[in-house]
Amino acid sequence: PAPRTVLLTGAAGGIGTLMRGLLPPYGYRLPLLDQRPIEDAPDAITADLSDKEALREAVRGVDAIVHLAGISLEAPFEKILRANIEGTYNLYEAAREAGVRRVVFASSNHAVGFTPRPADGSGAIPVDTPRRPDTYYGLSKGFGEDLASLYWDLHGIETVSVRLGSCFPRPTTVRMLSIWLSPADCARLLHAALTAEGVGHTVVYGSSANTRLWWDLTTARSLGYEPQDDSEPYAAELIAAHGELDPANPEHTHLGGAFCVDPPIWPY
Ligand code: 15L
Repeated sequence: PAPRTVLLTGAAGGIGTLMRGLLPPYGYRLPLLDQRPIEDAPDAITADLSDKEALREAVRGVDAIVHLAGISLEAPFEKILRANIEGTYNLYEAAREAGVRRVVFASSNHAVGFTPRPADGSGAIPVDTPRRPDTYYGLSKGFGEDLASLYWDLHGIETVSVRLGSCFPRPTTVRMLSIWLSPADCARLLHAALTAEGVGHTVVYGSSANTRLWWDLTTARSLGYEPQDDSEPYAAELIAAHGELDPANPEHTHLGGAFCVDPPIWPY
């Protein structure tokens, strides 16, 4: 049966906040978890991913988990280790103990961020491209994908690892024209990842159907995802403001963009 009660971790974050509005129309009940309290959601569980007891409580009775929690930018290794590596392990352990059968894991393009971006007109980056993390953050996303693979093979917990692009209400850089994921398409993709059958462990890229797409959406589409949006209407304005991508600028030559050169640092 399709999952109905879905734990949303990282519910106070950027994507979490958007999905709290956009997923319920698909029929989900969404218990929430975040380390930060959520003002308009008094029932949300406020706990961090090191709190194993809280995680056990949070996963009880849920059909699936959308795991967005953790550090979403670069940070010192010790912080990444605790939040993203140990934290994701703690969540999968709680899921295993509670018999949860499906996880959707928020991976990131930064797991493969040092992959050269395709030149105009060349082939798209496939999902099985070798890992080339651009940060400790990206490294932790590769760890999460491998943990998901292990828990499928060992314990039969299915995961779709979504290497998310830039999920914001609108693209704000020229790079984002290629990897933008509109919030509405993000909800479509998460719904597909929650309901597709027989996913085992599947890695997909997460973006809209952008004209300037850099990667291969075939695997995402094989889950039943049909993106409806394209960043192209924003292209003229962004290019007029920032210029075209410059092959001589290291920020513009790799999938991970600025993360490869001067990554934004997690402020908390
Ligand atoms: C990410 O993984 C970040 O969490 C997000 O804030 C964006 O910066 C995104 O990547 C991106 O590459 O644009």
